[in-house]
Amino acid sequence: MAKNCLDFINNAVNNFKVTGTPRGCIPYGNGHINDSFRLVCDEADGSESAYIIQAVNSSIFKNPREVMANIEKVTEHLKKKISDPRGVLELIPTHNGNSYYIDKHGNYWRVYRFIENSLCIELPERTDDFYECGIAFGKFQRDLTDFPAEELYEVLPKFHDTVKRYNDFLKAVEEDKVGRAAGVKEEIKFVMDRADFYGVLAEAHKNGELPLRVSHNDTKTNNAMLDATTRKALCVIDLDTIMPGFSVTDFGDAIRFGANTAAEDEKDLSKVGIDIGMFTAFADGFLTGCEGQLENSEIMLMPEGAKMMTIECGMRFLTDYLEGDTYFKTKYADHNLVRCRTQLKLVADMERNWETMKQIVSKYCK
Ligand code: ADP
Ligand code: GN1
Ligand code: MG
Repeated sequence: MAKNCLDFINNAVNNFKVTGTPRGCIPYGNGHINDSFRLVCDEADGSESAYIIQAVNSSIFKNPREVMANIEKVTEHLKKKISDPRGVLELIPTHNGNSYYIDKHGNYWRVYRFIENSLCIELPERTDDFYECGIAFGKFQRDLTDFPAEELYEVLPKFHDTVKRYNDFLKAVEEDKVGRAAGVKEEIKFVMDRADFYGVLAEAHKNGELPLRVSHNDTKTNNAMLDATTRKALCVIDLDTIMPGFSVTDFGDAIRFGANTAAEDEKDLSKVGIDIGMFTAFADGFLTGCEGQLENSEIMLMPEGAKMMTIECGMRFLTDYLEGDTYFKTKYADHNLVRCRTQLKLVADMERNWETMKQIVSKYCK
């Protein structure tokens, strides 16, 4: 058990309105960013209650207060519309009424009620499950259509600004801090060859084809909760990156992760490709969940969103590899390079299936 978790448990009951006596706390989930733990408490009546405790990654989120303010506002807004207690992530406040607690080391901690009898899918194997993830993210988009996006802090400025990501990547190639550039020439060329593509969403926004909305910005399947029994959509979690953004990048990041025929860090590239059945299922779920809120121009840009999020993520992994693996958590030396290669392979496969993807989404235009 991590030492800071133990420290935290000792303080938890005093600081947060958790009920019962903490019995145990174990590291939980497969996130790349935050440290998450599942805390189980014994209640006086013999039952137990469970929570997710997270230490916000403050080296990435420089202003955790703003992250928490966004999450508070968005969950409050959703709570007014959703009556199912498992339908919205619930922050457990501190006794002072704050949504976070700062420990003596300066770590920001927060507590969510554990969503019982739920599952989140690491990599969907069934189109039905991926359809339900689409429902979860689509409804999230629908329920936030009337949320004033300008009230949200841009906690990670230019997070999905692919042109900026490309410039950061070029800088990392140029600086070659840890001497890895010579070994990844092919990958660098692949990213550079597509330089003309990176501005297309920003351009569509400028032309009025892509409205600014509230977006989740990290729509991996493991950020959507399904009911473990019915496998129906419950809610969306991991709300750190909620910011003003585009619907098509939320759609696209989900496709990048969930419609890949292999895991994000599969080493055998022959296994990597776009699964058109999965693409179709997610598009169906997402657009059903959105309930007609998206413009035709947005729907038609969904394939661009998918390709953009995939190439962007590929270049982010490559940039981190070139900078010495300082951003994403890695499990072995070239983990970021392996992840980069799967993304580039997936982009190439999307390009081969471009017309098919366009045809699939066109059926949903009004
Ligand atoms: P990260 O940013 O590191 O991905 P997440 O907020 O997504 O952090 O949490 C990591 C994992 O913890 C999730 O993928 C999920 O398995 C689990 N998790 C998070 N919040 C809850 C919750 N309220 N109830 C049940 N499981 C949760
Ligand atoms: C990170 O937090 P997690 O593991 O869901 C990253 C995403 C990347 C993803 C790649 C804040 O997401 O942007 O797409 O890894 N989150 C942040 O797996 O950078
Ligand atoms: Mg997550």
